[in-house]
Amino acid sequence: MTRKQSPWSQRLLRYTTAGFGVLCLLFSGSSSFATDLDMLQLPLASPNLCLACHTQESPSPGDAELNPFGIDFLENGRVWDSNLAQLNSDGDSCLNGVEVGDSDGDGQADGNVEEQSGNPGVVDNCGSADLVDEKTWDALKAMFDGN
Ligand SMILES: [Ca+2]
Ligand SMILES: [Ca+2]
Repeated sequence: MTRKQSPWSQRLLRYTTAGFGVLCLLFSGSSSFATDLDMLQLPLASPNLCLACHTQESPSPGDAELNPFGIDFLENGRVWDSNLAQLNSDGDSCLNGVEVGDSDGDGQADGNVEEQSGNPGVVDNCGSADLVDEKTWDALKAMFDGN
């Protein structure tokens, strides 16, 4: 019995190292884990859920292609903020913030908004009413100019 380090402490060290390795594997291998956390960044996730960032409804490791908003989200450091809210990732008529239901990107849903009004990664009409046409706008302007 000349060993200074007991077999017990060596075994403990080995188990701890192995355990840490398994943990890292779990975290790096499970993209759905990351997706769930990413989704929590948005104040409202319904009804688009995974489709807000991905091109498929149920992304899986190795099959999780990102849509334009997903790419911008990734490039923004996987953070939802005012910078991302002011972008129009999919190039339709609505800013990301409007589509997600958090116009200023402060992480709080806009008042009375309970669902995403559009998909920030897909060209859609994002629930907005038709824009006031030019004729109506001229009529409105004339009313104010008259006063
Ligand atoms: Ca948009
Ligand atoms: Ca959209």
